[in-house]
Amino acid sequence: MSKTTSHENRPQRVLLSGVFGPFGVDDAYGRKENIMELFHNQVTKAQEMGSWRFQHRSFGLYFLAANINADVTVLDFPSRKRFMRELKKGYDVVGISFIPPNFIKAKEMTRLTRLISPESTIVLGGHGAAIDGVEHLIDCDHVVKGEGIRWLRSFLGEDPDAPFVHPTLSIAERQAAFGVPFPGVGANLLVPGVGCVNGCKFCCTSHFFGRKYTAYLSTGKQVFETAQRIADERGIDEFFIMDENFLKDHQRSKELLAEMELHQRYFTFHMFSSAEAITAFGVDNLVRLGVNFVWIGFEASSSKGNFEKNKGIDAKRLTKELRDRGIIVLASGILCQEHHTQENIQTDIDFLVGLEPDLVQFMLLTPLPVTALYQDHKRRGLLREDLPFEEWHGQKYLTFRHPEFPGDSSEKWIWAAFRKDYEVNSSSMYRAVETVFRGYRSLVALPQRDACLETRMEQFRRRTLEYAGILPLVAKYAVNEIERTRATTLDREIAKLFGKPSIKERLRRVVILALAMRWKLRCRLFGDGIQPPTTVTKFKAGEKSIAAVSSTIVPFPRVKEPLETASRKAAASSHG
Ligand code: B12
Ligand code: SF4
Repeated sequence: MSKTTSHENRPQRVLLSGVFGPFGVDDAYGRKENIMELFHNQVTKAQEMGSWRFQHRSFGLYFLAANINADVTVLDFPSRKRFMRELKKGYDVVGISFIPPNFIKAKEMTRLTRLISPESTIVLGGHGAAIDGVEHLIDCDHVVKGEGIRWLRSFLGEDPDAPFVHPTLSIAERQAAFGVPFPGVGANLLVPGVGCVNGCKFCCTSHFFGRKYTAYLSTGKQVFETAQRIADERGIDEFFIMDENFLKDHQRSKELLAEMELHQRYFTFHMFSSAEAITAFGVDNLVRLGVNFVWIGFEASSSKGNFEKNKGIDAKRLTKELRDRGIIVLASGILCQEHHTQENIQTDIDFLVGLEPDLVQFMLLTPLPVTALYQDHKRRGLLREDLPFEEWHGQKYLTFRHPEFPGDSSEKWIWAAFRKDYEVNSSSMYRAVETVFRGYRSLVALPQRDACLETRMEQFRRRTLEYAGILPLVAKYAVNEIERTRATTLDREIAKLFGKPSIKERLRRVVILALAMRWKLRCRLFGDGIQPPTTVTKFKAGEKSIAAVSSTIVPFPRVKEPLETASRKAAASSHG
């Protein structure tokens, strides 16, 4: 089934690349605030040594590569030089994935491609493709606005409806806090689909995919079978579901739970879901499903700054209920909204902190291209067209004119908010251990448990013991006396229930301490910056590539929008 092309009777050679590094430094192409780490960037950034550190691959590239029949090289986190070296190999197609803050990098990469490999067709994709008129701002041949697999397949003359292949990948690499690696090899990545139907006005992932959900895995059975395959290959039953609002499709989640119960294979999941979807699915079901972590957009306290998805939701009660049941909660909030003033913004910060979640994300309101908010701000002349795209990362300047927050005053609020959360609620590491322990106790207290809940209880027990080893470190590097006391007390309570740490565990704690001291020294001498290493992955046409061997094949879902529209969109936005 090797694909041959009109040119030279050989498979197409495709290079798919992320933008070049270094990342998170002030240079001609980027800013120091725009680091390549999710939590250290916008969740635990103020938590010093205890900040959660890890990196993600550019997943979209691997999904594209695994789903086309061509000789594909995926180049992740290259340097500019490394990208140039790759171009010299001569590719038919060079695909670049980027988001708006990396606009200038994408532009430079297309310039280099024209220079070094003028025969290559340049395709741009990812959220940067949504930038107004990007096809006129960057020299390229095609811009893919939205879902990419079907587009790329049809562009290469393949069947866009061919079965979907889910590659096997880890959700994150080099996971650590206090310089201590997290136990295990890292959860598996699962992407059941892209987009969300809710269409909150600021949300680019909803708008980019046309305010609809494109499911790659549309039934619970497909999700289960895909998960089973990946779990067997990687030897780990834990998953991060990279789906904007996984629980929104209750039916699929219920089917997934039923499949797990049928096969007695109890995976655990981390996921994003909106409060209404969680409430509708029910917290009991979340526990049974094995949800360990949930990221919820609570956004703001008042109806002025909130959205339909939070209507009628008691955020504080929901957060407590989830944590009581052992589910780690990340509460996300938006600062410098239009109704915010220097006087009232603290109310929303206090609201988020007062929820007492395990983790908090604070982001600045950012009208991202393609969103309803962007269109609205554009119409009202509020967009800051003077601000280069490198600054569009949501952690420093506002990208629209807000009379209450001129200059970099927004950044000061962000830092103050993160700091307050840390001082009031202690480190997220402490909170996460506490939540998992709470989950264990809630299941132990039940008068009876079926096989599913027995398994969940055992999972909580193991995780509590695994995580508890970090508590002495939390106490040592505590932000204040409150945290020191909390961590020591929790460690004692856990020991009371499960017995004093064994000799092996005590040895582990000594190693943990040594690792933390090494990390502290490293930070003092060289700073705490971490650059992701360049990764090259090859996918061979006609052969079962690593990803194809380790992937699940399900029929590709047909989307309502006819493919011609998607192609036409791309053609319309192409100037090549
Ligand atoms: C993982 C991730 C990261 C990783 C980056 C990993 C990496 N190697 O780049 C980390 C955590 C480091 C990160 C950081 C940031 N991120 Co981020 N990130 C995501 C996240 C959660 C998942 C992306 C993903 O894998 N999706 C699943 C895949 C399958 O979908 P996809 O990438 O969209 O790909 C599909 C299409 O877009 C298309 N496609 C993509 N690329 C290409 C290329 C070609 C050639 C073609 C044809 C098609 C195509 O085809 C794919 C299949 O349909 C998204 C949110 C989301 N749910 O998508 C945010 C998101 C992409 N990130 C975002 C932002 C803002 C950032 C930060 C600026 C955050 C910050 N505040 O500082 C930083 C920037 C870091 C940097 N220096 O570049 C925004 C981008 C919005 C925007 N328009 O600007 C998003 C959408 C989140 C959000 N809702 O705000 N991020
Ligand atoms: S519910 Fe979440 S993912 Fe869905 S549109 Fe709103 S913000 Fe976006």
